Amino acid sequence: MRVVFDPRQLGHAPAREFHNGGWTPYAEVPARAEAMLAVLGASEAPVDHGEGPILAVHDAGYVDYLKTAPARWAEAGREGDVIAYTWPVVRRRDIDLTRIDALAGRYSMDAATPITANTWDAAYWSAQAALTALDIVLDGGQAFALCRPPGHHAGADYCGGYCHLNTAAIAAQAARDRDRARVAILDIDYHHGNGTQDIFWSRGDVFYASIHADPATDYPFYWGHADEVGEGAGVGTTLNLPLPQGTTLEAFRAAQGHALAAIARFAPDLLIVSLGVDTWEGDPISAFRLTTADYAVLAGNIAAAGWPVLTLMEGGYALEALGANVASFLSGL
Ligand code: Q9C
Ligand code: ZN
Repeated sequence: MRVVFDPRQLGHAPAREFHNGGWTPYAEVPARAEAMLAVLGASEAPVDHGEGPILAVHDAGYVDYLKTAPARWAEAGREGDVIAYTWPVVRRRDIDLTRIDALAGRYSMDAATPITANTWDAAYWSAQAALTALDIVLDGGQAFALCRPPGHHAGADYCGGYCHLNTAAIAAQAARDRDRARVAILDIDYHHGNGTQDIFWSRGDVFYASIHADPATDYPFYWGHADEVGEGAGVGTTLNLPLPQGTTLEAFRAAQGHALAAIARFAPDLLIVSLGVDTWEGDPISAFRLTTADYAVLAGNIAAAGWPVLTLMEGGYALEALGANVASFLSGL
């Protein structure tokens, strides 16, 4: 299993996030990547695929915002990381926005996803890690993209949930552009991948299946309900399997079996796994109860289907178990 990672991904290190009415230390820390690398061993640097594959998924105005927001913030006399406090929820329309706070609200979905001077660089190389791991898998190899910052909450034109560029979507679109006609994404992060769902909502060529905590109780609250199935050409290629807090392997594995059966009917040329290990029993911000050994079981069930599998990293915040949990999953493939 080749591991793809770039040290520039460590540069994104916001100080804090807004959570439950107050500031808390940022959970998506660079030490997460170091903890995984310490257990996984050698990694290789990504190949630079440029901005093309990123712009094939993300809005050019949003990409420009990610690059320029820290400088605009400083110009406005602000200190610290860029964060929004006003969002255009009602009758949003395309108007020229100049004030940084207006742009920050326009291009984000929450106050948990600050932008620092190194964020663009880190997110860029996180996406390049995904694209390089994709190359390896399409060439018949096995690869894990150690993506960090993660991606699945980011939509075409917004950041959120610690995510800036949607690495799974970028890899899926790149695979489509390399003539893989049908691509499936299985998202097993604790949280619903609202960004990935949103990006492929109306498309029948990319199947999105997600197993996650019920949005009635958990972030991102507004998306991930079982009745969200896609729209237009995408009806039936979105599958949401919400589970209650306290879920253990038995129910998770049953849900994954259901997702894999649906993906099998779709008959993908490639499966992308959005792997979050915030489903682990000791995760500090989540409430499922998977064990380290369970990840190998889940991966074994995925591998049994026989599709080429690209695994890329999403969430997981228990530094002491992150490496072991990811290693367990990869061992099962
Ligand atoms: N202080 C991913 O796992 N807010 N994102 C939760 C924690 C946001 C999780 C509050 C959670 C986002 C990739
Ligand atoms: Zn998560």
